[in-house]
Amino acid sequence: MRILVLHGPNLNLLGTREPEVYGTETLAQVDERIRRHAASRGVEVEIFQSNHEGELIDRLHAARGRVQGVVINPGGYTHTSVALRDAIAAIGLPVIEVHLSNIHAREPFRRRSLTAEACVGVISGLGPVGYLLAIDALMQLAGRDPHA
Ligand code: CA2
Repeated sequence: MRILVLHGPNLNLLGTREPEVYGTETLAQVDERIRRHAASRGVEVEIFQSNHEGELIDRLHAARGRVQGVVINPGGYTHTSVALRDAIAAIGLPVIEVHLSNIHAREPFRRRSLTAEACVGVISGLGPVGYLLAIDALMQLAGRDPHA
């Protein structure tokens, strides 16, 4: 099984500011955890970060026929991007939205996710563990036991 992990805008700055909200790990450290977890599950993983909406959309389109599921943290685009939401809806793959912080416990504008409506589920507020849980959930949705 192959899974695409997409990180949206500003997540490349992880670990440099706002540790009380986003934790102290850098994106490279989070990615290392994702790779180790995926390897332990026998899952192949592709990871991509971009600050550009169109690049994230291009990656979603290119995922068709190549991966069996997508984990996405759309960053600030979560709350604004109809285009990203349409791309998620268009690709016909299970997509799980992950947020490091609990978007429901923050400013009111973060409580609304346009992208979540096109996703099979959302994990929010569990820090980097959310990405690992999302990988396990995609396995289960594909009929595979993550603990086998
Ligand atoms: O909690 C999340 O994962 C978010 O997707 C992160 C986004 C935010 O706009 C969403 O509302 C929730 C922001 C990512 C920015 O990350 C930074 C990390 C460190 C320093 C600066 C930005």
